[in-house]
Amino acid sequence: MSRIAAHADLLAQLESRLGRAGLLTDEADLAPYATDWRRLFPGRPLAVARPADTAAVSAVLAACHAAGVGIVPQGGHTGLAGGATPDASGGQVVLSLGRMNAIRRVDPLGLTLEAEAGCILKVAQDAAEAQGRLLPVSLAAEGSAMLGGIIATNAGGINVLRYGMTRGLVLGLEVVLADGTVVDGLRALRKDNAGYDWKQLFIGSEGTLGIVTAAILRLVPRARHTATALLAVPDPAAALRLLEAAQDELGDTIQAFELIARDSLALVAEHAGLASPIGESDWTVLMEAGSSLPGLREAVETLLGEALERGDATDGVIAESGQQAGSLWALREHITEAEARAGKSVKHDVSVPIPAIPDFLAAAGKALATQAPGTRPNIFGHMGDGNIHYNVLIGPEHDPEAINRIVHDAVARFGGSISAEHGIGQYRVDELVRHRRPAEMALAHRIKDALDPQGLLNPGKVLRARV
Ligand code: 2HG
Ligand code: ZN
Repeated sequence: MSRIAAHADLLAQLESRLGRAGLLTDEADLAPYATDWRRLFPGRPLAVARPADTAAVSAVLAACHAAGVGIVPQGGHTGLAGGATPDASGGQVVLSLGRMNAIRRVDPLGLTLEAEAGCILKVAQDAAEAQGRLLPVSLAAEGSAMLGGIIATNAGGINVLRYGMTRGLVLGLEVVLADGTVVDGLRALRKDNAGYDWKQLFIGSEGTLGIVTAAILRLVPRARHTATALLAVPDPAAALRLLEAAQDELGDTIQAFELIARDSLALVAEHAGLASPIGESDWTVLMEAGSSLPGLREAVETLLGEALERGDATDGVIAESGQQAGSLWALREHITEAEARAGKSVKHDVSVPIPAIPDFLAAAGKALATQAPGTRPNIFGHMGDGNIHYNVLIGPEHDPEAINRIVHDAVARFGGSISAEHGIGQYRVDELVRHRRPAEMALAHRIKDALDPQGLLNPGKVLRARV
């Protein structure tokens, strides 16, 4: 059968299984699924399948498997690495999980939430909050990002310091394998050592090993008191001393510790019209602690007072209300959008050991200034996790791949990683090969071959596509 006839045959099968509402094939309907929100990774889907339940996902995968057609899973369209868009061949089916958005159960005593992959993160957070509990994954894109994508990318965000990455919050998982087999591991257990913990293979594998259809997530008690502070600090080393003091004084009540460079706040002021309430400085820290015990605010005040005395902070403010805390967070959360408005930028989502952050920042800054003059770094990130978004604004004269290599080579000198939380997608596929050891890459290919021997699941993401 010709490729065209085979595709027509597959589409007819999919339409009869999914119905008209479950399969999009018109050019205009496909457009929103064809590229990422920054329009950096455009592609062309053969069709978009929109299954309403796990059985339908299984049927789509089985049909594509039989036809040898690639599948590209897509959630809330908030990724930054091109992990959810098809290639330009017009031969891949996008699998949109958006219709599978039910929250099946919130258990406030067992501290769990069960939901389908297309459930928006904010909706799941709100459902947990309605029962007095917290779903601790939190990130700027939470109003659009879907749980399936959060799990498939092992998303990080602002609360990793206290609660860890998504990986540590997934108790149970349901996935569909490349051939359509449904594997139901939806167990609400804190402790489960019965055999391989196979769900970990799928978490963070970016849809290249199987499709996440539902999950049981771990919730935590909600802190009754929250203290959010914005501090001006002279340099990254002072910010690190502040982090150490916060860990000594506040223990594990500290849940977020973000570092923001002067230029990032300038972008937010220019493009989002938001101004910082404290005095200007080269670096700013946004930190948050939470506890149900009394005395948190006083402890944060003491910490701040001592930091000011030592000279590790030059100015600071503690939010007086939830609303004020929201405006402090707005400064941080608007950086990505402001950067997009400022022009072309090259993203880096790197991590280094926490004590190495100041030296890494100095080394990367020096390397860029000498090897790519005229570039403007936009540096911010999750300092408490060693994760810095060392983004670089560039002009037409700059080569994005060269900028990538300059920053990543600095990361490698400090034993870091080229992706801390955004994933590899299609954006970092070649850089992954450059930075991971050959034996690690060979192991990754053995896992891929075992679970997806035809290479049909999210082809060309994480690992190079087979030719
Ligand atoms: C954040 O920390 C996100 O706000 C996005 O991970 C980072 O825009 C970026 O590069
Ligand atoms: Zn981030």
